[in-house]
Amino acid sequence: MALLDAEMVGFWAKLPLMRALLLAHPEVEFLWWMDSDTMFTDMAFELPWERYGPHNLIMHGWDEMVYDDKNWIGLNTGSFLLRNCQWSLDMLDTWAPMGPKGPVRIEAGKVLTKSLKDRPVFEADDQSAMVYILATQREKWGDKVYLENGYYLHSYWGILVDRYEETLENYKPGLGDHRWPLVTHFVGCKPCGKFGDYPVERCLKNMDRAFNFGDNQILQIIQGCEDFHMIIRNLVTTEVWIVYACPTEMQYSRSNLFGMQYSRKRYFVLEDAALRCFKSAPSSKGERIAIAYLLTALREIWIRGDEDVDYGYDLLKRYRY
Ligand SMILES: [Mn+2]
Repeated sequence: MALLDAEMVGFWAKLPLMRALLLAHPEVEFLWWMDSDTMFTDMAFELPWERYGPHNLIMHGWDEMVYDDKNWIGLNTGSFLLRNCQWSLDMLDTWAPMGPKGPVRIEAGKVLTKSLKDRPVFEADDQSAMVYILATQREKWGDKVYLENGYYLHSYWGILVDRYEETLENYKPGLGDHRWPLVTHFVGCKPCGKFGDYPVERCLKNMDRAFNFGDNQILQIIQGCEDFHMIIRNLVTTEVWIVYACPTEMQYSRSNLFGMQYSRKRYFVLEDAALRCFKSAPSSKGERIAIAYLLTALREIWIRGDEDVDYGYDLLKRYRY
């Protein structure tokens, strides 16, 4: 795989990537960084944008823990928002110098462990570097940084995943906090690496549970459509065997050049990890369901690409995806 910056590997790779994205997309106001070990688990939560007007960097964290205690877990850099502006480019430049792999990163790690509360001995990481910058240069950066703890922009998976059933029983999505977390972050799970802090089986099982917990919310939205049949999964089941028909809005007809009506009805199923489209209903009762939001997105592209179609109410708009 090509690297944007060969020295900025591991947890530092997000910096050159975000810099490139900010420059390539001036039309985008905010970038939302999500680590590969984070998952959205509240599909109805709306970010409180009104709070962030004067701020450029929004991370989950606590002012006292960062500015007073200099605690290395006073904030989290696994899921954060960065405004597309010069301030953010300057911040990335200030953030990056501890990142280059090798002696620089190792030496910087010693400085961070010495300066920050409770930090174990290891090479410099982006999160500690951010705490260090804020704690040592608060006047320069602090007023544009918002440390959010009113909801879970990031959350530690260990305290949440065993309670998903309880959550389902007692609450509804849209809360975003400990009752129904917006983001579940599998901190310390490294199923692909050698140095994970937790057993791989526990990590993988609960990643499945978190995925199903989030995905079920999408399935429930889609289920509101007429003629759309599906079964909502149990959280621990990774396989879903379902037969379903497309939402009625997908079934329409139009005239061809000779005035003949023909149907544009389509069925989508997920087979061997590929999304396939059929003109007639799949015969087997054991087709796997397409990931619902992929289906929704695809449908939107498909319908929008066809000028003759009056697509009626729009599921994507209705649910503000
Ligand atoms: Mn992470």
